[in-house]
Amino acid sequence: MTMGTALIYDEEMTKYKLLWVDPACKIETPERLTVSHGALVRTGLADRCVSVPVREATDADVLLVHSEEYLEAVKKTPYMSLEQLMEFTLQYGDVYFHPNIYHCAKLAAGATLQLVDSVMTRRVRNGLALVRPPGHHSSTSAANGFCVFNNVAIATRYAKQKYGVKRVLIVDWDVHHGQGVQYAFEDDPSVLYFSWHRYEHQKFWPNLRESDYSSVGKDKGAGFNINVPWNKVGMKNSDYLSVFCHLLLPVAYEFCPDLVLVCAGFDSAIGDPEGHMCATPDIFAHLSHLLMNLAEGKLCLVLEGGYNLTSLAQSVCQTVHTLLGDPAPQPANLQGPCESALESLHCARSAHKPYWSCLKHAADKPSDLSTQYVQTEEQRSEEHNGSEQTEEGEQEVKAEEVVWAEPPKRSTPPLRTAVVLPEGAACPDGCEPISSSVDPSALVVSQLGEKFLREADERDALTALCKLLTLLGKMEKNEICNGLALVHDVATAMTCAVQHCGGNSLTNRVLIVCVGDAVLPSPITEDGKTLVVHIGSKEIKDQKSKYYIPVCLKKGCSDVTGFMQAVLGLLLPLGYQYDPSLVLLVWMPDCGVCEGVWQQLTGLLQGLAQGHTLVLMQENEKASVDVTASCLLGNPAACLGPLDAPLPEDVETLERLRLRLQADWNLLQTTAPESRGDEEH
Ligand code: SS9
Ligand code: ZN
Repeated sequence: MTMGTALIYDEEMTKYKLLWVDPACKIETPERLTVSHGALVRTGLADRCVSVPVREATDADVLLVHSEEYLEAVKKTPYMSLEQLMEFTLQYGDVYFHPNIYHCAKLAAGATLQLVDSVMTRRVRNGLALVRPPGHHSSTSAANGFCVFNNVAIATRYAKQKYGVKRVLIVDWDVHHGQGVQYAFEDDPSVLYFSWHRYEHQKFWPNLRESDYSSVGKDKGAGFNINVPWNKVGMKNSDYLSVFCHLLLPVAYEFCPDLVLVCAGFDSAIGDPEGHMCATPDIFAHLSHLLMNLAEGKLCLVLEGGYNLTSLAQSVCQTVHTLLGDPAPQPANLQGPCESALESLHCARSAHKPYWSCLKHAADKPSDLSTQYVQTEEQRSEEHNGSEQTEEGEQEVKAEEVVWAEPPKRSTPPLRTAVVLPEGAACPDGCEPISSSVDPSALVVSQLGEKFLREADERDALTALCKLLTLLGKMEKNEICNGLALVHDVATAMTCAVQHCGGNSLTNRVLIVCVGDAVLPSPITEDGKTLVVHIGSKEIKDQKSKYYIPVCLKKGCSDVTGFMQAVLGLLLPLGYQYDPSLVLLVWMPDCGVCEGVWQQLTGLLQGLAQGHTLVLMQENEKASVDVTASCLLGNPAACLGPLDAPLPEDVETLERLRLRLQADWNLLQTTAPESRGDEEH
């Protein structure tokens, strides 16, 4: 079931450039592509992708979004003199024309369509189109912000028309607002457009009122346009992840797209002269990963911005690694979102509360945060202190001069998935069984002590435990990425694994995710060596612990919506902030979790701990071995279908938990601190 990643690129798209002096446009250079592609070649990533040729978009393709007049006008640009080009350019904002840009714009749109074709026909699972000119700023009849044709908007209409795709999610993680995409689908409920962007209360380009969170879409499309305006520069990894966990992902799962397109601009990364943000290139590994289980993995990324060549190339490589299925790196220091990011998140969530049941419990926007925010001179200079000046407040530090550590090499263990199965059980495709040569009783006795031997007194059970420890040992040495064990008794196996890990410095933080009701045998520790998130239906006395988090769903684990809400809004942020070295995912006997949800959970958790997940299941759950193994191998989870509204009781439970835990785990925050007094409960 291995399906590849498409890479669509053609050197021809480097063959245009700015021919006159224009400070606003000088950052958009051919090197943006040569450097990105060069990095993919140098790291061997390009070779691992399926190379798909570009094509020219046809007139009919372009006309899916643009007007005939505009197309005809652009068509004339190859024949214009320098002066005519300059004059033609003047009618648009922050863009330049060149005799070869029309050709490149057709290739950029055509490359995007080739990518959509490759993914929709399942020739590949996902892919990246490295293109210029970018597209997300151009609208029906206007070039804008380096963009000529709106590549992603054209591809969206094309996918709907050619493949009958019902719902498309567009994630625009570029640091600029893709107003062209917003305009194209504002009233269209079949296209959910999400964008975060540097805004600074409308002081930042393109300075539009409609880039604010209050633009939620029009008419039938109300609720299908989500803007998260950044009102300060310097946003970090935590800010981006918060918005994914608490807004984009819950809505995306509720929406249930058939296809995901990403306006993949990397000017939202550190060092970018336009964005001035501080998210590191490895964040794109996680953002990509978090989208890879939507739409059965049909994910198409299309380059937009990215103007710091170093940051751009690193971000592109991190993204492609993830598309290829390589384990994501440990996300660096997630200290939680900043106040300004929380304010933006809060406002966007509250603006969308009427449209999405996953946001029904979102706090209302505090009244003192009006849209018409007027910045005082003090606030202005304060904002600049953070980003552009040293502590003395004198010397300017240019974004291009910011330094950050190059993301560490992404090592892929030689074996992806190993399994421990009872005698006679068939090994799932693509996995390898663990064989242990050590005498089980001797090893397990030494690791477990008398206590557990009495419970695991059968030879087979002992052998399984022994293999489990062998598997963990190999995961620690990074010889194996993840594993699945069917065991005689999950509780014993869990204790066995935790004890084993406790003694090892490499696995000093274990995230234990228990699905289903059962008494947990492992002692709850407050030393932070384990974090237990226990999702079930039995009310468990709230332990008021930072490291033991019982989530009690009214209908238990069989409730798809409630479960996903807990996973996205609680488990993921907790997991990211805890930053485990191992994830232990435990399927308790008779937990009743439905297969699709289990797949999503297995897939999503692999973004943590460099993909080191160990799944424990009871012997009699043989039927679920294959799907679980498939997810561990990196295959996308099945779609859950559009989600129903969660049960009010569950909303209440999750919200209560979130409020209790947010002081310890600030990635759980969804509102700005000064407004917290207004929250419900
Ligand atoms: C330069 C202003 C440039 C246009 C940016 C377009 C980005 C497209 N200081 N403004 S991703
Ligand atoms: Zn941009």
